[in-house]
Amino acid sequence: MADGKKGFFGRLVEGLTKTRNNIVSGIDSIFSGFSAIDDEFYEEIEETLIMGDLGIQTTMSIVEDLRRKVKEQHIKEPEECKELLINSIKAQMDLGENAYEFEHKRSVVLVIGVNGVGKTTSVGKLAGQLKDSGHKVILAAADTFRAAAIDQLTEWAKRAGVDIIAQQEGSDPAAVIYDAVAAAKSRKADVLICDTAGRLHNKKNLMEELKKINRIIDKEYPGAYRETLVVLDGTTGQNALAQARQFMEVADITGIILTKLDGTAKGGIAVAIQSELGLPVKYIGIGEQIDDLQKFNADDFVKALFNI
Ligand SMILES: Nc1nc2c(ncn2[C@@H]2O[C@H](COP(=O)(O)OP(=O)(O)OP(=O)(O)O)[C@@H](O)[C@H]2O)c(=O)[nH]1
Ligand SMILES: [Mg+2]
Repeated sequence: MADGKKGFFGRLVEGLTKTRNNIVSGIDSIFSGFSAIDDEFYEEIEETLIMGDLGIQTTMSIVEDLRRKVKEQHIKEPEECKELLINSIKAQMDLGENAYEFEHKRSVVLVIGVNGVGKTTSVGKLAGQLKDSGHKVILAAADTFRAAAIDQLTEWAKRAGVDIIAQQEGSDPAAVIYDAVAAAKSRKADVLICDTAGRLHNKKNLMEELKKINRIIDKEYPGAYRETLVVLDGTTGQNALAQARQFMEVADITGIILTKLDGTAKGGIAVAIQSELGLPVKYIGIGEQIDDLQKFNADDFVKALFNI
């Protein structure tokens, strides 16, 4: 167990390498390069955080918080600000207490997002984890737009060792969901995870489809606990925020899966998402394998980021 935890944290540290190099080396050189806490010092910190994709709004609130604490605690040395800064970043990412409630309820997890962000992969990884922790999981292949999407999810279902409900390419996604809900009820599944299409003929189509899927779940499975996760690709930085906002208009989003943090220096977006959208990042993807999905933990994230 201790080894598992170390491996888990070790993979997070490794996955965040590029982001760490981007943000932390900048911050460290500010702390060592300044001999006094002045406006220029704060401006440098601001610049580094913005470059690290924390976004302007989030950066401003972090630096404001820092200024206030420095004043309150009569801090004089730049080095002493480091811990305050880290805590202030952490404070931007409050998950709330019921983040993983769906694991303890009969639930439907709807996974949505634009094309290529990592929906199907994340569904597969999540299925594997839930199955390993003793849950009965069923997958719904509601991306019927391409045959390859159904094949890909079928592969993941095999890998995770869970059931999948699918129809052929071109069938109505809402009909797949209808079948999947029936299967979840009759087989007494704990969690039904629905993969959806990221690309349809146009964006309006996509959003209409999601509303329809939502209506089917509400109507056919009213007792189910609902979890709706938007998948965002960490490598797209600030663009991810705009995507999340669009999905917030059509569905009650309960959280974010932030993928591909292993390949990007823009991992600071994890902070911006939570701070600016008020949505918790519940999972992060740090690779393509089944074990490369982690529950987000602000403490671990900040520790891995700042190498502490
Ligand atoms: N490095 C890395 N690659 C990832 C991660 N998550 C997904 N990918 C890769 O991203 C690519 C797209 O992933 P998919 O799961 O197919 O994305 P999708 O959102 O289902 O795509 P569409 O169905 O086309 O909309 C694949 O090559 C995945 O292996 C991650 O956390 N890290
Ligand atoms: Mg997919």
